[in-house]
Amino acid sequence: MTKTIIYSIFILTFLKLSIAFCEEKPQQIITLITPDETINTGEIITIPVEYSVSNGDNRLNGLGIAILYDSSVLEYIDLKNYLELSIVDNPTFFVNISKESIHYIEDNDPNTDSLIKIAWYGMFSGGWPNVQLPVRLLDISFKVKYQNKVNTRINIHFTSTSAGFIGQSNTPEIMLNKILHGDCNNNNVIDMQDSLILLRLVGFE
Ligand SMILES: [Ca+2]
Repeated sequence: MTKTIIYSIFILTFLKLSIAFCEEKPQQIITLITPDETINTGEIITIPVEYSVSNGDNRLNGLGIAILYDSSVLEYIDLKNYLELSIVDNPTFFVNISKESIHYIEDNDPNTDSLIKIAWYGMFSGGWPNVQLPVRLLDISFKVKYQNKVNTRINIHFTSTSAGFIGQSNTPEIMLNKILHGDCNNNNVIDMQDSLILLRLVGFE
């Protein structure tokens, strides 16, 4: 009898621990709001970056993110409209555009080759960001380069999250107007192949 009770307690404890282990951690959520329409070469796109927390807790330690993008398609322009930094004590904010450090951040996307790192710390202020959620963290702008792709993705990597939380983000696709060979409407660019065909047509070899 005693043996059965001990065995039952052991099983129940094991099940409880298993359930606790499988429970999902709350998430710090980043949402990139990308345009629905197709973007032309030379156009500047501004992407708002929004922040939320799955359990609504707006008093965490902070957050660190890296925004990864394909530099053959997008040229970084600037960051604007940061979440007001005065709401946290001793805030640290930094931006780093680096092709070297990309090797230390693997987002399983062979197209992304550049990144911008940003972090907010609010450990001594009673919590970050201490405003109603969701909240806009910043707007990031890119210029679409002359290129031959029909879409591109921007990925978010979490360099740090608050204790007990995991990072979650969307990976939106930006649709691009593909440039056709010989399209002269974009900075008068004609590629070499088209130039040679043109020379042959007018009698040069
Ligand atoms: Ca990558």
